[in-house]
Amino acid sequence: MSVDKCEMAWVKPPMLINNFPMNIPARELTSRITPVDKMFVLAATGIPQVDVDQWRLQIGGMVSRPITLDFPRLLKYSKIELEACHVCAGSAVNARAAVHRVANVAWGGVALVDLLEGTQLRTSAKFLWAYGLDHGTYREHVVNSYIKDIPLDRYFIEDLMVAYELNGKPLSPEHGYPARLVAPGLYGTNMVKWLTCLWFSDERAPGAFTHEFYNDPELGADGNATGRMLPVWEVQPDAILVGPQAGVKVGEETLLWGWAWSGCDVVRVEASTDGGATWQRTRLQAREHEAWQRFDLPWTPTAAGRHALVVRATDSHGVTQPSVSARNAQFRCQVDVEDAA
Ligand SMILES: Nc1nc2c(c(=O)[nH]1)N[C@H]1C(S)=C(S)[C@@H](COP(=O)(O)O)O[C@H]1N2
Ligand SMILES: [Mo]
Repeated sequence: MSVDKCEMAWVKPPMLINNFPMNIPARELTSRITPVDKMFVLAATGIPQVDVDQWRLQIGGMVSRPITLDFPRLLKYSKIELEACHVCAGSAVNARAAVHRVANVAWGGVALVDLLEGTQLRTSAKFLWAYGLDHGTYREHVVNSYIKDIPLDRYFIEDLMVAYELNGKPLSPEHGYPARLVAPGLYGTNMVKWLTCLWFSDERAPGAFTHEFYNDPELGADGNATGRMLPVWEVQPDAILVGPQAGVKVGEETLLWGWAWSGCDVVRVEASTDGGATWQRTRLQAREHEAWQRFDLPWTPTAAGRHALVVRATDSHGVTQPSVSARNAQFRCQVDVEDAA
C-alpha cells in the first residue's frame, strides 16, 4: 500500500452543499452536552455522501503490517465513549481572528491503539496523517483529499479515537459519517471527517491543509514574525459567556456564567463587567474527561446602562487568553442594565 493508494482507491462520492450553521450564538449553548442541531459544521468542499458498503479504513505507512477495515469490522472492536470539548480554530488563514466556535459532545468509537494492535507501528514514525474524502476546490486550491497530520512527539497516540457515534447516535453525514478522527485537546481542524486512511510517516503530511492553511506565523519577543510557522494543533485557553440571558436590573442579583476550555485543564476564569478595567475571579468547575468547564459569578449591578462584559481563562500551563488579536482573544458582549421598577 502506498500513500497514493490512500487517495487512488476511492471513487469520489457525490457532494452535498454545506447548508449547515457555521456559527451558533454563545447564549444558545445552555446545556453541558451540545445537541447536534446546535453544533457548528465545517466542510471545506461540501458534504461527501459516503456509501458505507464501499467505505474502507486503511492503516499503513510506517507499520510492518498494514490493515484495511470495513465498517462491520470497525464495529467489532470494543467501543469507548468520551465527552470532549470540540473547538474550531476559526479562520484557516488568519490567526488573529477570534470566532469562539465551540461545542461539547460525546463521541463513541474505537481507540486507535486497539486498531493498531498487530500492525507493528515503527517507533521512528513522527506524524500520523489522516485522509478525508473531500474533493472540489477550497480557496482556489484543487482538493483531492482533506489531509491533516498529528505530531506523535507532542500528542499521546493513546488519546486518539476513530469515532462513529456522536451524542449516542451514528455520525450524521455532515459530522463525518461513517467515521472520523477524534483528537481531544487539538483544534477541530485536525479531526478529519469521512476518514479513509491513517498513514504513519516521519514527515509532515502533503497538501494545502497542513502547509498553506492552519499555520500561524510565530511571533518573536519583539512581536514581529520570526518567519517560522506554527501548525494549529493544541487548543489554547478560551471561554464564552452564556448568561445573563436578559432582564438584568439595578440592585437585582443575576448570574454571569459560561464555559471555559483549553487543551489542558482551565484553572481560573475571571470576569469583568466594565470592559476589562477590573476583574473578579469566578467559581469554576473542575474538568471531567476532556469536557468544557462551567464557571459562574453572581453579579448585582449598581448602575443602569450598557455594560461591557468580558471573560478570560487561564490554563494549567499558566497561559491566559490575550485580550485582542488572537484566535482565542477574550470573549466580549454587552448587557443593558435597567433601573428596577
Ligand atoms: N474531511 C474533513 N474533515 C474536517 C473538515 C473538513 O473540511 N473536511 N473540517 C475540519 C474543521 S476546520 C473543523 S472545526 C471540524 C468541525 O467538525 P464538525 O463539522 O463535525 O463540527 O472538522 C474538521 N474536519
Ligand atoms: Mo475549524
